Amino acid sequence: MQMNHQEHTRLFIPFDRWLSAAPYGDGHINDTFRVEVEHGGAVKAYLLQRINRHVFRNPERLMRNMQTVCEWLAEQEGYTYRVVAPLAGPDGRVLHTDDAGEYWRLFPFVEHSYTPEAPVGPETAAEAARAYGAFARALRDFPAGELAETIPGFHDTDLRWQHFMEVLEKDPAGRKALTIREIDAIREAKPLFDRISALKKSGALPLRVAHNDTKASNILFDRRTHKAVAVIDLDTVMPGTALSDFGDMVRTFTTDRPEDDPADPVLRRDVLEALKAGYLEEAGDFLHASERAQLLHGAAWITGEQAMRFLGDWLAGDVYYKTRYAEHNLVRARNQLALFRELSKLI
Ligand code: GN1
Ligand code: MG
Repeated sequence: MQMNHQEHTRLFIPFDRWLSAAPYGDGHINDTFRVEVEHGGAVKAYLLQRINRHVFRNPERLMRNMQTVCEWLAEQEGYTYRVVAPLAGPDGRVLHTDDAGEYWRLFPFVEHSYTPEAPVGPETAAEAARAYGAFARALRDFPAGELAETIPGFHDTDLRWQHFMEVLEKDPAGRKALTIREIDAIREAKPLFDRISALKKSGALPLRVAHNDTKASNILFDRRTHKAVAVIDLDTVMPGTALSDFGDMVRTFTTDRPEDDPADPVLRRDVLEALKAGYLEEAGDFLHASERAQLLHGAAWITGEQAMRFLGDWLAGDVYYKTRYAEHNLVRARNQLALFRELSKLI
């Protein structure tokens, strides 16, 4: 018999009374629920999550990454942000599988916090960028190579290109003919992808612990002070580059509309400057000159790559990202291509 959310939650924490569970957030990958229970006379909230095991093929390794990183962060005196670590059940495990083979975990719900509504202004962007910069700073001496790649080849530009070429070749959903223009636009990003790949190979972009999903909604802000309180969503924390984290910030913060808006996004230069200033405030002194000099290349790279990922998924028949309507991935890809064009003008 299939377990329900109450039973899943009980694997991690004891409670006197079950109150509720409701879908939470707008992630494209995992399923998240805010649950409320009563225990010892108090109401407590948690986030219960089912890990998408088609995307994260090794949830055990993923959770080990997460725990190691959380422990490290908690020990860094200079890291003033809250570390939202997964909760261990009475058996000490932070991960449970159910009868259907699904993986579940539980996090404390950080009360009095919010994730900012996009589009965020320059001040919020700078505050978030400081938090991501502080995260990188706190992990700068962590042996990045010891972390597992929770998604192998996540930002491996050569591999992503190869996969895109394969899906073009196979055209499994018969959609290629509909998107010739978009495919050509992706091809125009290839020199930049090659440049990044060469920089990685040359060592000019050192291997670092990367967060790999540095969007506004992965920072919790305090309701009263509007200061950043925590960097969350550590699923994709793995060996990577500083460029991709800064790049994903630019990709997600600087636009005036969501990544699935059918209209072309406008790049907000004031937000871009705020991100750069905020990030460098924390990370400026330990990043190599070669990294600091390439930050905008990182932004164009990650945006071009995201366009390729969305278009690749559209061509594959919508197998990776959650979609709400037939052309959702195509709309996303076009939106990201427009932003890519804007960013390309800056490099
Ligand atoms: C996915 O589910 P979410 O929103 O945290 C994706 C990111 C993409 C993003 C695009 C594991 O993140 O890499 O940039 O969608 N995560 C994974 O919106 O593929
Ligand atoms: Mg994520």
